[in-house]
Amino acid sequence: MKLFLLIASLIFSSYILTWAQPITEYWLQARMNGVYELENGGQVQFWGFGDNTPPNPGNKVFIPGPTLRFTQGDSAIVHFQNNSPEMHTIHFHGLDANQANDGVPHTSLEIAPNLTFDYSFNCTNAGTFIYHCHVLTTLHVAMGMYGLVIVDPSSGPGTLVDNGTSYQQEFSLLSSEFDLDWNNNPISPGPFHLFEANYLMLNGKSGTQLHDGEHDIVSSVGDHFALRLANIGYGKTIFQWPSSVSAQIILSDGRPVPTMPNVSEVSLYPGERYDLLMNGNLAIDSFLTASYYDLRNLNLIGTNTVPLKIGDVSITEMETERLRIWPNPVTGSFNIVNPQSFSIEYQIINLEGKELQHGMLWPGNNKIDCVLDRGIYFVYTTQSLGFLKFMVL
Ligand SMILES: [Cu+2]
Repeated sequence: MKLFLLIASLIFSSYILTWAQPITEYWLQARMNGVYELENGGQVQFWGFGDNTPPNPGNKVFIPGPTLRFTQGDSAIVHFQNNSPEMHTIHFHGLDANQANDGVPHTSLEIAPNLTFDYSFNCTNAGTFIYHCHVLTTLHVAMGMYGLVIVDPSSGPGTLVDNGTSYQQEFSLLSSEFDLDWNNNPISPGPFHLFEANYLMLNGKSGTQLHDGEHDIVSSVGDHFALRLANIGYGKTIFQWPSSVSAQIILSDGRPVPTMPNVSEVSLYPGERYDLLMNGNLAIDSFLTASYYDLRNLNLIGTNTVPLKIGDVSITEMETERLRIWPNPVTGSFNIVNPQSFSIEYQIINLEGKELQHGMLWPGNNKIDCVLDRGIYFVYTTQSLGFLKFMVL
């Protein structure tokens, strides 16, 4: 009887353990045939990571690679396929992978051409992390082999930590660099210590590429937004924003920090990450600036800017009982609920008041296909149902 109880309790506890750690899986591939479109219209080759999810794996790689998103407590599995002629690995920077899954050659293993490996680790802490190839690290990272890992707290997206302040929008910026001479000649790039960053990126884009409307940080007075910052370059990146935007550092390198005064800049050394909770106190149409410094001499190499726009009306305040939109923020198609028993006309307009879309709302739920760029928009109706503000991510 005792033996039976022991076996039963073992089975039960292993069931609880399995149940308590949901498995989240991603499929990534590495390729060395990426073509990067430079800000000046030219092209250079890069190496990178891309999606490899069955049954329709992609055949392209990106800078940065796909963002991997987990929940604290997840058991993570990343199925990696090396679709290239050289060895590669994935190192999960800041995550608690054991030695076999650490992606550091010599202490774990390298993945040979056309082979696969399943990396696994547990997501013990919420925060922002980085993954990158660790083979000839200086070269492979300089060529573009990196991406972000975001771990939401166990309660899911919407706060940076369990029981933390809710945010309504979130943005992430990964700083990185090219030495274009290396991209043009990665076979013999020269001594690694002579890496000279001469093309500076945020989320894989540079200069005017960041001003196409796709990369804007958009929020409203009264809303909080999360800003996740990471640096996989070889220099120091200083991020700065207007002082009317309050910013509190919540996490540093994936660990909570004590409550600190507001900051209006943070410095990120190679591999560092900060998760900030921000809110705009004034309506502004401004910029967040990233300045890149060479760590050997602290010379400023250059800057990138990202539009930072704080609207003057809180999204949450504008939600009306009568007309409803969900989900908000919008990431694909969305729904507008018309509570009336008759159909009404609607218009979608942008912040400049320009009409971008119009149509009819039938009584009840209306599914709307979203063809809008990232930004803030309003839905107006012909009836006095008020209007709604919504955000497209
Ligand atoms: Cu590699």
